[in-house]
Amino acid sequence: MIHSNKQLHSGRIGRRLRRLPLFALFATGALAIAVSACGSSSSNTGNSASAQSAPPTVHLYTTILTGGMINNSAGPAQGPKYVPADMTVPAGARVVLTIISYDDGPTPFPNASSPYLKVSGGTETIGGSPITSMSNSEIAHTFTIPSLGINAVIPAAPARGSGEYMPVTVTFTFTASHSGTFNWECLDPCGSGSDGMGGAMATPGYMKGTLTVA
Ligand SMILES: [Cu+2]
Repeated sequence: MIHSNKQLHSGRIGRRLRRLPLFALFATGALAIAVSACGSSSSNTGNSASAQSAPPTVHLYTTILTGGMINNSAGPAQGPKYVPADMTVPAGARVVLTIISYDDGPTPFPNASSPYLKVSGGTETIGGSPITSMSNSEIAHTFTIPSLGINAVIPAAPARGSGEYMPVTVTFTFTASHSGTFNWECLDPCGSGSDGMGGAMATPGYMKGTLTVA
């Protein structure tokens, strides 16, 4: 169970969410979306012939929970689990995806020079610091959309004691320039089985889901 949310994302929306019971937030799979006012008010498509209007910025939030933080009794797999796993953004938007991960266990790739240790298809910060690649000893998950060339890297959260949760905050910014529903997945072998590819890795809603651009 979660007894404290003091480490939750410290941004504006994080402060707002902090007033909510965190467990209720996870239980509902709530997804906070905010569209900034800097884009055109008349069009969200970003495909306007007008070169003056910047595309709208959309903020998406998802959280990686550990098996110990969720009730697995009714689910097909143990954690870790992205909550939510299915997200929707407007076509043409500049998307700022914030991933808050509580998973403190790294999972190296079998191939220590895996291409999925590199950030691609957008820009990333971890705790506010820009990053372009990660060491194989640090990585815990990826957020990868192969068909869009998108790869974000998520390190293990700081080590913690029993009952403590200290998340790491990853921000990945990209442009949703193609419409459609795209499958994302974690490619880091964080699941069960001898190869780490079972359980959560093989289960939609855990380490795979969809990004709909519409
Ligand atoms: Cu994973």
